[in-house]
Amino acid sequence: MTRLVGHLDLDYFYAQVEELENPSLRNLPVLVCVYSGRTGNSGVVSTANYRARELGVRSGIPIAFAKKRLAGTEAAFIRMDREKYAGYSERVMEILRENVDVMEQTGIDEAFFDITKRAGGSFEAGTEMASLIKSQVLQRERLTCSVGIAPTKISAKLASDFKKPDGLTVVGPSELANFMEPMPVEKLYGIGDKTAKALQGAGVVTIGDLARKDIPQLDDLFGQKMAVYLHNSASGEDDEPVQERGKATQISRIITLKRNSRNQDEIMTQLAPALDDVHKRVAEKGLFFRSISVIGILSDLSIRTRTKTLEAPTSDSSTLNRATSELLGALVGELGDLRRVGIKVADFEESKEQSSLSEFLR
Ligand code: DGT
Ligand code: CA
Ligand code: CA
Repeated sequence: MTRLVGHLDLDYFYAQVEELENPSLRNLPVLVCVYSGRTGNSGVVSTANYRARELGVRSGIPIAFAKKRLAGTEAAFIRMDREKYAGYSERVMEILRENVDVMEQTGIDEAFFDITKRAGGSFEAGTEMASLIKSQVLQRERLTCSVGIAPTKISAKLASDFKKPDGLTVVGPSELANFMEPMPVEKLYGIGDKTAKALQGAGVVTIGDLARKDIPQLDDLFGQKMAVYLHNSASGEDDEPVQERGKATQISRIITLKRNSRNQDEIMTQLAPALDDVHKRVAEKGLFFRSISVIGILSDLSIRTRTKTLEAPTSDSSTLNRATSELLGALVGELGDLRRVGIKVADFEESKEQSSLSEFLR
């Protein structure tokens, strides 16, 4: 059966939240900014409302540059408040969850969803369901979003982006090829600047151009795996299911020591990049861990683990380093020379504000 896959993306999300909380901003260019704090103007624009975009301001440009662009125009520069947006995000995702078979959140303001079952495979019924989702988001959270409904994830994402803001674009199976063909190839999910440049070099400008290249031609340029992906996605072949993303239950890293060792300092030095990586991943996901384990692997490949449970959850790197060093000391004291060493943090508690943000930062 043809699937009905949807993609929802909130319009100019952070700026829209600021507008709805302060309606006097509505007629102004609104810029949500991440101030880095070095000087008053240092930092970047996180997002801008459509009025500001018409004046040439967009995500990622320096604040100072935006100020220059808008010199002489009244505009609102607002400090980004992620926790606030994460609250709206969570409530919107909840509305979506109530109305679909499965959903897969892929960012703070966007998610894929599948409504094949609910719509009984009918794009007409699917269109009504999508309108209902949009109107519920508007009524309950006062936010507009753009939604695409199509037979695959790749095409659903193209569809949600097709008409913005407040769009609803439905692409049925018979319209799929005509819909995709004229689009610029860089709109295809997973095509970065580099790939897009290389494709343009090969005369590929639109998704249709790409669909007309065969795999051996693309293989020469990108290698086989990418060639197959490019060919299939441009041809509308994409059977990636919409899948609820599981929450991480542990984060770990294992390293192989340069030589077998029982010297705690020597091992800690080699572990430092792995510890740093674990800490970074914890911080990115907005997690707090309660347990820290050190895993020792001996030259006969037998494995021993020592775990420490903390009194309170933390995301603190010095706590992680201290506990790792302690556990490692105990482990080498007991076992002797180690060949590989792992660290693991688990028993996560998520901070309330950050559960959606974690998705965004993944
Ligand atoms: P849209 O979807 O085109 O109407 O506009 P946005 O602002 O919703 O853009 P989107 O969906 O790409 O990003 C969602 C939010 O993520 C956006 O409101 C702010 C944040 N964001 C996007 N790009 C950047 C960026 O380059 N830097 C920073 N700091 N934040 C960003
Ligand atoms: Ca958006
Ligand atoms: Ca988005």
